[in-house]
Formats: sequence, C-alpha cells, structure tokens
Amino acid sequence: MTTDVRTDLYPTRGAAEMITPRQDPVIWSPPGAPGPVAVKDLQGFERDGFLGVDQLITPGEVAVYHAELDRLITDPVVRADERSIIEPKSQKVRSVFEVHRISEVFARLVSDERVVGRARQILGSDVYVHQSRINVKPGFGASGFYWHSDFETWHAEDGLPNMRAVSVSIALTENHDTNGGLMIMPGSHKSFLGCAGETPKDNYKKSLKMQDAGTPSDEALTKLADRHGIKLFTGKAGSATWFDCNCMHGSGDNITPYPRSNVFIVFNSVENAAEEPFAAPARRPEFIGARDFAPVR
Ligand SMILES: O=C(O)CCC(=O)C(=O)O
Ligand SMILES: [Fe+2]
Repeated sequence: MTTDVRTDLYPTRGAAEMITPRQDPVIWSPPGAPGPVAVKDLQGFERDGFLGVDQLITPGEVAVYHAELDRLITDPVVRADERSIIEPKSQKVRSVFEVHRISEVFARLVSDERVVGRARQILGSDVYVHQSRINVKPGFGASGFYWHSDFETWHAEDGLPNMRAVSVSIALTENHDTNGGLMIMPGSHKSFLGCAGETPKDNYKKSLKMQDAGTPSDEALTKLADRHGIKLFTGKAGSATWFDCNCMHGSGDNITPYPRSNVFIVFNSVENAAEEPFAAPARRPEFIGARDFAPVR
C-alpha cells in the first residue's frame, strides 16, 4: 500500500459526509480580461455558479448537430461501443461519451470560439476537454440524473486537484419545464460536499446509469435546497447553460413524449490537469476522464 502525500483540498468518500468551503476562485481570469462573456454575466456566474445563454448556436446549426446525434445513436457500431450507455429499462441509448473524438461535427463545436472562448475566459487559461457527451433523454420514461456535484466525482475518481473546470450544456431539443431539464441549486458551488462511503472498484459502470458512491444524503440535500433554492433551466433548442464544476445539480425523469437531448462539454484548465484519483482505487477510462491535455485550438 502506498500513502498519498498530496494535499487534498476537498476530502470525500470518507467515513462521514463533510462540508469544506470552496478553496478556489470561480472566475480565474483577472478582472477586465477580454472575452465573449460580459462583465455582469461573469459576476452572475461567480455568484450563482451558472450562466444561461439564450441562443448560443443558430437554428440551422441545431439541425446539423441534432442530425449528428441521431446518426450516432442509431449507428449499431456506436451503440455497441463502450462509450455508449444504455438505459437499463428501455434499452435505449442514454448517453454517448467522447463525442468530440468520434464525430467531426461535434469536434467542430468544441473548438468554436463561442464555446471554447467562454471556457477560456472563465478558467483564465488554455483549456482541454475533460469529458464530452450527448445526453439523449428520449420521451416516455428516460431516467434522470440524481443530485450530484460533478467536481466531487472528477476529484475523487479522475484526480482533478482544483475547482477549475466548467461545463456547457447545449440544448438540441426544447427544454420545457416538464421534460427533465437541468436543475441547479444557485450558489451551491461555493461549498464542497464531501460524500460518505468508499468508492467501489469500477464504480463508473454503475454510476453512469445510477449514482451511488458520491451521492449526497437526504439531510445534506435538504439543507442545501433550503439555503439556495432550486432553479430549473428551460430554453429553446440552441440555448445553453454554462455551469461551474461544483454546482449541486440533477434532473428528473422524462415521462413526456418530448425528448430532452443536449450535448455536454466539460472544459478543464490545462493548469489543472488530471492526476491520480483522490478517492478511488483506479483511474476511470479515458473516454470518461481524459488524459490527453492538449489545449483546444
Ligand atoms: O442534463 C442532465 O440531465 C444532467 C446531466 C448531468 O448532470 C451530467 O451529465 O453530469
Ligand atoms: Fe452532472
């Protein structure tokens, strides 16, 4: 057995749940640094942990990306790939990971200045893609994502040392208030909820379908929700939500007939590259937690 001598700013997966105040900035670029995000929007992001953009991509572009999503989820080779996660009940494709690597169309989206430029501005450096995925959420019973902080997983299982990552969720179908849209607790990104319980081996195989290790208790979620409230994100196809890596967030099932399909891209600062996991027996596969830290150009 080896002893981990690194400083761990965010202890998690121990004997008991515990709260650590955030040790990192939310906005990493110096005040006044140029970029596509307006000053007041950066301030809102700092305060709330998220930023909504009404139209990040045009309706014409939505059509292109949506067609690519359809192509990927109906391709039997993609379905059989380990990058695809299948809903246990309906046997439909739930997510496809690493879409920026398996699809030129999504690769273009990642390096689009409207996308990567915002990530660079928030993180104050060059950035690489830690993870990308499409979340399909078809109608008639697709299951949701239980409450979690992405950073809790990325720290514990992928070894991201600091809170210096940001996600963008771009809607490829309309996000109604009924079809399982994203919910965030505003301001929850300022404290880190370390979860109780050791990480089992190959946890990701189960956690991608249903979270278990890394899941907050009912008591902690009640406290957080009482303190911060819960905001539901709705918007037309082409709208986007940027959110900090440590936001407490989740989404409900989609029992409507209307699919809620999004593309997610997670940017991490090149100065915050993944190390060894802080609280898991082994690294997750690279299609979930990248080890190629080449900056997006
Ligand atoms: O958009 C959703 O339903 C939430 C997805 C999510 O939290 C994730 O992919 O980490
Ligand atoms: Fe998440």
